[in-house]
Amino acid sequence: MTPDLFADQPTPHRQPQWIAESALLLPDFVSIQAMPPLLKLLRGVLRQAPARHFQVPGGGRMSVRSSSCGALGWVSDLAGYRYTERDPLSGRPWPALAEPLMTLAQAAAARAGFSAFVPDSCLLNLYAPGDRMGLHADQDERDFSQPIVSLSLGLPAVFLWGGLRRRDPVRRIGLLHGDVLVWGGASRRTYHGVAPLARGVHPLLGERRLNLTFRRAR
Ligand code: MD3
Ligand code: FE
Repeated sequence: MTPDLFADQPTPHRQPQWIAESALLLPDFVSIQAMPPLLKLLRGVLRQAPARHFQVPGGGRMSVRSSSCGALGWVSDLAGYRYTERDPLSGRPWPALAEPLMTLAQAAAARAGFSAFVPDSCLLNLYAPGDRMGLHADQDERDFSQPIVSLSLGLPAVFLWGGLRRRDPVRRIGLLHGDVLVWGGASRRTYHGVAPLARGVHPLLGERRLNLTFRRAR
């Protein structure tokens, strides 16, 4: 018998999956055709508001570089975390949350049952190999009944998903280019993070991962 190197088996299709209560993983939510215009739009955002390392209140700086678009952008400095109407680097308003991004976020939220979601902020986190995000819970928003929609682009990441307490056990979930996660309800306040990004080269984004989180900040 010759080894069956070219067996006629399609790659197993990754199906939408509830990973917890009100937490829905939508694999390959962004189609291949939609990707080039989306990436072009995001390059425009990052040209207007470059991703930068934010300082954190403790005195360190974040491993990832961040920027925002939308009416409000998330910022951090020695004084704390908050949302602002202007990019502190430029003094200008954040770039607009463009219609294709709004449509994408709302379509994903609706799949998880959040049909009234109208994000006013999109945080962009840019990861280089080795960059990580420690366990934290997102608590700078006003209304925790609103979900967060996350889109992963570029290099794969291992997402760390904990519980409502920092010391709760952590699950590791792979997030690939084009995957969307919607977190709401009981999952909205869970601790989460990202393991150090493994080296690699993505055909569209190179040696990077870009994560977008759509939020209702106020
Ligand atoms: C679960 N970003 O920006 S996105 C963040 O990949 C953040 O850059 C990660 O955590 C990243 O705050 C993870 C997925 C995510 C975002 C927010 C959540 C999961 C969440 C809020 C509550 C629970
Ligand atoms: Fe977070």
